[in-house]
Amino acid sequence: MSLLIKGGKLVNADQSIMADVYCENGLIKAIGHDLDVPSDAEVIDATGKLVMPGGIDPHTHMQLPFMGTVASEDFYSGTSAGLAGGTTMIIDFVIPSPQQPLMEAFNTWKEWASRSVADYSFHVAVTWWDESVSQDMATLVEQEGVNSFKHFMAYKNAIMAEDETLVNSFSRCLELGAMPTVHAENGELVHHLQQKMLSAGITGPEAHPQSRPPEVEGEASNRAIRIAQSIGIPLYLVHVSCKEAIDEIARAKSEGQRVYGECLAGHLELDDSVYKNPDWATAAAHVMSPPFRPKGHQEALWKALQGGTVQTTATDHCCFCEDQKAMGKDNFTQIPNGTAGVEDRLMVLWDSGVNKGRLTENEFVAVTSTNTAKIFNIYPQKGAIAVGSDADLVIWDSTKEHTLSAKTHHQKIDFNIFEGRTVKGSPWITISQGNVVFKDGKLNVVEGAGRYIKRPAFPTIFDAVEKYNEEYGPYQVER
Ligand code: DUC
Ligand code: ZN
Ligand code: ZN
Repeated sequence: MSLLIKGGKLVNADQSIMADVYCENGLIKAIGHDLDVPSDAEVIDATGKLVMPGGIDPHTHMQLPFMGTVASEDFYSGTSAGLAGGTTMIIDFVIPSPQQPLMEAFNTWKEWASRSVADYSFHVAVTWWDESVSQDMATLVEQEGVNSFKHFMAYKNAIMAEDETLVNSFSRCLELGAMPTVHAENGELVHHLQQKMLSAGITGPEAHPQSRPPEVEGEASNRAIRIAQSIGIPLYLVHVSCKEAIDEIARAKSEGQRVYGECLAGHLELDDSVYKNPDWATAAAHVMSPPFRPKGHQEALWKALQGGTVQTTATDHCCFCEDQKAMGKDNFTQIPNGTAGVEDRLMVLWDSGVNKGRLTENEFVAVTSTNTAKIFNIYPQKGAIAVGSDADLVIWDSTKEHTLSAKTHHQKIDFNIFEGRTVKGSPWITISQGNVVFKDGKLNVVEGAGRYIKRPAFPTIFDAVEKYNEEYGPYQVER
């Protein structure tokens, strides 16, 4: 199992160089010119192409049981679709139902994910609190390689974490050296606004964005950031979608807080006019939370990504087909929330980012792969073309046009939020663990070939956090 990629331009987050890459047994073994490789090595001529670290999508929900149904994309189809779009790893979410033990949920998700064709890892959601949750968090960090815990500040009466849970869980994260992450929307306000819309007789998808306006996200972002500040712990905000949230992150960063942000390809590109589509099914297909925002927020997000206020890009890939969305035909609050994109993200980011001069090719690699690997502590195993790194690569043809469409995509969903958009720049070949798994539009994958990737706690960051808290913080920890 050895592979030589010759003649391409290697693009890392820090620099681009002309060099060949030799991969053996799933790892990058050598980088350079005139490499001494076995005569039976498979050779790919990448002249004129870019060779980049495979994308890492830090936010997917494969086969998620949610809002009375189950997301249609499973781990097999979802990781396959990712590979077709140049994404070689996902970080999915284990979401225990209220009162469900974290370890039980984690084991269920691991079983589901064992069908993955590409590498994967898990954030685990803390949706409720008691001593057993605290103990399971320790087991997950110390034995299972989970270094991040997710908190939904929305979805009242379901998976919403109350402030008490946030405080307890963030404090526990500090003891364990793990990163808290938040879905920042004020769930009480969302619930209140939803009821107001329904009482006014507004039941269609157009009510969805009105019940979750940007201030709802701004408030929750600020609250989570301030809780993290009081506890003295870093924080990662998922799917930052609006200027109000960006402003909170920027302020906190300027005051020295370690706050990280993620934005979605969809939020960068689409605005809330999609909810006004007269066709109910099309409007409902865009129902996801946080919703697509009024015009203007997209450019603010791009600037935040360009300037480093947010560092990663994701998709929140969570597929529901038309028959599932129809569950909310008479009541928008019952439309399963979610849109797709694991296959589309890199192409959209390249087309709107690199082709428009918003991102350099190196910045593209940073925001689609390297920054996620660094923030979630799997760098340089992932996110880099370096000797010893996993041979997860995408060979990119920056001249190749591709039309994004539900008719041709590999995602298991009957809709594409980027339908009909022709992008310039797309994957020619995707390599996972040193194997060619996608070439010229065709997948060649093996069910179960994906590996669970452990992500260790953060010794260097948390040593610094501990010293800082001792010196300046109200919050001290015994570990
Ligand atoms: N938002 C969605 O749109 N779907 C899944 C969960 C979430 O927070
Ligand atoms: Zn979310
Ligand atoms: Zn999500």
